[in-house]
Amino acid sequence: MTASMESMESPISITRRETAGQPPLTAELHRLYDGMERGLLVPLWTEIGDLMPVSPVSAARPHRWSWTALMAMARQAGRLVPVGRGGERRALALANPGLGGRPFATPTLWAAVQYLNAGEHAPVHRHTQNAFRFVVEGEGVWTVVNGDPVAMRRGDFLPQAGWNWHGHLNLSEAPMAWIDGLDIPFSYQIESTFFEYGPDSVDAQETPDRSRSERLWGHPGLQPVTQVAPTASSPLLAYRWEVTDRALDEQLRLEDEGHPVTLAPGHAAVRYVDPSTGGDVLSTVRAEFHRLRPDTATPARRAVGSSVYQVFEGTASVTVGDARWDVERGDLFVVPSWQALTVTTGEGVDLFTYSDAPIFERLGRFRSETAGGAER
Ligand code: GTQ
Ligand code: FE2
Repeated sequence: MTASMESMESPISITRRETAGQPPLTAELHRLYDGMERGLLVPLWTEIGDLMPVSPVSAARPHRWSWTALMAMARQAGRLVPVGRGGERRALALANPGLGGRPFATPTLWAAVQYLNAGEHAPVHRHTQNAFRFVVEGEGVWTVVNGDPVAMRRGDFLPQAGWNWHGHLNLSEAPMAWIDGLDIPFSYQIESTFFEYGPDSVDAQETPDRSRSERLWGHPGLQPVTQVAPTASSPLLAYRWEVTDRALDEQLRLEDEGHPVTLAPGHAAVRYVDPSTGGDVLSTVRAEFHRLRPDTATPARRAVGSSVYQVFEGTASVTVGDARWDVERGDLFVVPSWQALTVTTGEGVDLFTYSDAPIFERLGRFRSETAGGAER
């Protein structure tokens, strides 16, 4: 083992530069570094700037994906690629250009467009990764979670915590697409994933308007007394658009009536929470919906951890770090760790967003900063 290791090409390449804090590169020092590379050792002094920067430096880059372009490819995939066992899902993952070609939107978060033709089944499986669906357009698919069929329609947010059985079934006459958010990259990095196959087809004998989970949990401020123990992730499987829309609308109307209830002037926001705890819907994912009035600009805000945004309605001009885009309905963009985000509206915008904030909060590592203002 030792002998073969010594003759092997070392995977280590020590950065050899005579910059600040570095000794002169003498022949002797080169020999020491060569020895370290063969012995699988790396000196801290050549790496400290990269390992311990003064504030987070993300490998991920700000990036925007156009919904029109995504949907054109999803439709083509719908024609060319069957959905079934093995591949499991017809999902096109957003791959951040800074993350080495991996299907990772950010270092922790997955974002994908999933597409299901009329009559198709996405087979039942379960995995330890947390997931959710968000619907920007269409209806007709039921996602069946542990045997509970949940209808999916525009504006609905559908969390689905890890290790629950799930499959999707399109019972309409037309294809339907939606976005999936999961903690796949995080789970991959921490090498903690388990996966199991269930039945090849999805059983949806009933296709109710409201799932059993909504009938049990979907009553504001009311918890079933048989289930008052806090759950690990939200037991409510659908957060319906009508409710989200009303909550945002009421915040802005209260503001109009002189009550300072919004996040900032002209900026209403709600967080999807677990009705059993009031905490985040998923242990690794925070999800929110923001509504900005016309001609509103948010102050620059940066936070530890990354997030993904999808425009639900309207248009906006967005800056993330050094990037700037005009975004419209369905467009997705990512905000890397500690890069500042601003959103400026003309006609106003509705934004769905999710982040990995619960991970950092739980570990005591969360920080955020808002230009000229209080921490949020
Ligand atoms: O719908 O079950 O985009 O398991 C990635 C992994 C969707 C799903 C994805 C999944 C699913
Ligand atoms: Fe899944």
